[in-house]
Amino acid sequence: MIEPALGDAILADGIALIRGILPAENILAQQFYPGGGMLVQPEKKPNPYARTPEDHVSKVFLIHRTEHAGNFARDERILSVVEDLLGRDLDFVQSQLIFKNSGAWGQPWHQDAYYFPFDHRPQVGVWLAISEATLQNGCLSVLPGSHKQPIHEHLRESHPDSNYGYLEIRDADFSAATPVLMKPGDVLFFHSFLMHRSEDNRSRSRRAALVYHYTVGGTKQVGDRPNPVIDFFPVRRAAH
Ligand SMILES: O=C(O)CCC(=O)C(=O)O
Repeated sequence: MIEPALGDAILADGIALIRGILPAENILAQQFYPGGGMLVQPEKKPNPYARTPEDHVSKVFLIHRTEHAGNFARDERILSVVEDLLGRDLDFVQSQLIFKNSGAWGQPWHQDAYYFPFDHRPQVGVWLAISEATLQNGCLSVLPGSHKQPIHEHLRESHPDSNYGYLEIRDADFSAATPVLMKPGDVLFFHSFLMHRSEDNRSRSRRAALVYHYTVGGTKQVGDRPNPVIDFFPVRRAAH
């Protein structure tokens, strides 16, 4: 459990960034808005309750470049758990501040490892609830045991206003799907092969979360289409 005020401070840093760079109109003109070394991705599905710029945002990538999120990337409470899973040499991989505003579609079934063209697997995902996450407002659902399966085919999602990068697995049995209900400050750690999705936000308020990924120290991207939101840096090294 992380103090909810820390999640609120991370969210406030993200909102300050967004207010500085998002245009007042025609927000869907660009897939991403760069600023401060980060990338803001607008939500494609309109939010009927939008009043502020951040009400139109899906995600801020590379949010660990802001103050509070940057400190949290090295938080001992997080690293001690990740170390138990991956060992004592750890690199940070990427970060996302997810807004999931009212009306937003959930992210469909996927495995994070699909998005990580790396020479070492698996990675560990860390999902911090900034707001409460409920079935109504778009909590995660996971498929227990699915981290033992290989990477499945990921297909383009069928919603007309699906967010950029949302791909879905269709060739798996999701009948054992389990929702993960969380309070602000709760943290979920998960294997990058674990199939998961998030529910649609059918509530009138935001469901905010921070997502980090960690990997074994020295992991590198492979292939000719490197992921632009990857930012490897060491967060822990074993004493030699
Ligand atoms: O929080 C969400 O809405 C989706 C997060 C997720 O599935 C991910 O980051 O891989």
